[in-house]
Amino acid sequence: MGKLWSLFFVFSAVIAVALCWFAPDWNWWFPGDGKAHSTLGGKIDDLFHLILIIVAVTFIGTQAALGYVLWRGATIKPEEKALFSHGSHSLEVIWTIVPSAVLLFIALYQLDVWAQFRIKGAIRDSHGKMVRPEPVAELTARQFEWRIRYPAKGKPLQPKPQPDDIYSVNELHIPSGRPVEVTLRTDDVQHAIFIPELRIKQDAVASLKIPVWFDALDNRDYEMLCAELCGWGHYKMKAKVVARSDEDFDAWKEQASAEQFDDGFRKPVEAK
Ligand SMILES: [Cu+2]
Repeated sequence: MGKLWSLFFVFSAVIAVALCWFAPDWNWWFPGDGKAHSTLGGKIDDLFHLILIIVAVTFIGTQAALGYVLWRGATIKPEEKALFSHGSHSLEVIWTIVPSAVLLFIALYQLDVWAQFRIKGAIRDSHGKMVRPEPVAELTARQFEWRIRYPAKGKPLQPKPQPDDIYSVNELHIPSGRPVEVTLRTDDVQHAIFIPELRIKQDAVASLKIPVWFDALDNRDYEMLCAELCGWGHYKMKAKVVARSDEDFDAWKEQASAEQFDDGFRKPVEAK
């Protein structure tokens, strides 16, 4: 029975590593098509892979040690004496220093990505050039929808609503290919914006205006969700990000503005 457990723990590690190895081919790791569609998203995925490798090596090591100890215990001869130990000082030092060094390495290694995610002055575009993200919209979460306010075409976003602002619900329109900034607010409880394919997640906290920036590399729609259980209708907060070229984004603004301010009266037909 002891041998069986030994083999079980060793093979569980082998199976786990094999699954991790094939998971990207089966598209198990990441949402959507498995690819990050933002510049920073690719770097976040790289960090994920790095941490996964460190965890995998540690897991294999501990499972192998566990398997060895169990095997040794199962095959020990009755006349062999058990070895009693009061611990090893050097071993304690080693297994304190090694994890600390690994954690310190991860902390330092991820600083650049963290800065780009959190510090506005550190963000870079897909060519590695430092850029300021362009404020495009104010995104207000409420039970249970996303309300979005955009400035009129050609105007900058103002902190307060303007008479010619454009509004949409559950559809965040952005220009693609360059970093944009969205001001995140909530009207009621805590919500969280989650755009899995762009690797963006940020809480919306009452009374705070939180800037969130990202770039969408492709002209397409991306799923946008609420990642905070915000009430009975939480599931209704499924929305989408509509990323389009500058021309299409401007064209959408023109159309949305015309529809919003249409008073229903047709212009009189000019007399010939
Ligand atoms: Cu919500």
